[in-house]
Amino acid sequence: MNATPSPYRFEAFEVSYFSAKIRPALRYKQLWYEETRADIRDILQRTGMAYIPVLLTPEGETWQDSSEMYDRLEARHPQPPLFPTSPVQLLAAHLVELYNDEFGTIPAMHYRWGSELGESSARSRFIAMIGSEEFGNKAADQMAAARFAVGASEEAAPAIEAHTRDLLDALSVHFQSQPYLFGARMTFGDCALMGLLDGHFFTDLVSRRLLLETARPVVGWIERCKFPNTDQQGEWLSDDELAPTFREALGVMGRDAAPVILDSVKGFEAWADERPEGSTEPPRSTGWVETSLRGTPIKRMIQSYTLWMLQRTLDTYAELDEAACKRVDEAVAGTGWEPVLAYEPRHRLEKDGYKLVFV
Ligand SMILES: N[C@@H](CCC(=O)N[C@@H](CS)C(=O)NCC(=O)O)C(=O)O
Repeated sequence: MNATPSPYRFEAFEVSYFSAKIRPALRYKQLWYEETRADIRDILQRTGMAYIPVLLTPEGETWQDSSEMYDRLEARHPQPPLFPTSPVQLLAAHLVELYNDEFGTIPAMHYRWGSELGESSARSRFIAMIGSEEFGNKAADQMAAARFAVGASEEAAPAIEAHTRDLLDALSVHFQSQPYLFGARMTFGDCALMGLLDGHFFTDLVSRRLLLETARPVVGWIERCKFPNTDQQGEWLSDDELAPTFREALGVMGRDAAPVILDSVKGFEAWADERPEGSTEPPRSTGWVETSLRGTPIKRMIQSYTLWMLQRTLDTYAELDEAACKRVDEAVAGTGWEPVLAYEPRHRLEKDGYKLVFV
């Protein structure tokens, strides 16, 4: 147990994507924490925003943003480690996180809200969870509409389902021979992918059935991430290796997600080029971008946050020495992620408190 004078408080929801991204990290690190149902008014008061989850530290700090939670947890409780210590595995874990945060919401929202059974069962859960027909329906209406904002339209359904099939197949093959993405020990890459695979897929009726019927090794991995039995975990693969089966899965992610993520960032940068004089704080969304998934056009809302997430990966890449960069480039070649690593943003966003600001 990583001892603290009092517990962390994790304000979360069972049905929340980004809560599922953090929960495995808290358990893996053997932290003393209590999970409470998110109180949006409390979160708004603390952060000025209504994002879930937040993590309250024993010292009374409020942390918002799942990626920063990983960084801070790792800094405070370095053992057991969440971040791979070798460059290829570290970069690959970042790419998995980028995939989850900036693309995975498309299949997530499709399977939760994009069919009659998905919609009605998720709506029922929201009403039950909130304890009010009126407010549960309101929340469900809002989330069902948010499906279109991420790009999960009716027309895109076949492409989203084909992507999901390929991802689950590749991960199923991988988890038949490896317990986790990088070998016998978890990383923040595993935790991040739990956002999509546990927070939505394993929580929701339609996708849970898909997992149980067609991707049992992935269900096994979800169970391992949920109950990490940290003291029994082994090591990451030696010599900074990526298992060929993991590279396959990374390729399914990269080939489909990289163009969508880059189009979103380019949309944001085009807006930022023309932004009002003196504006320091970008709006959460700057309009719509047209992109495509497997040849199907999709429209999605541009989120300023996508640039910040991309920077997170690029900053790690930029810190590598030449030899390490070369090894990363070789490992990533053919996965579709190459244009992401080659991208040079014209604008930069940093956090000022909980807000994003231009620097
Ligand atoms: N970047 C945030 C995203 C958190 C987030 O979007 N959480 C969802 C719930 S899973 C939410 O609060 N959505 C409300 C909204 O988008 O306004 C993180 O990584 O923690």
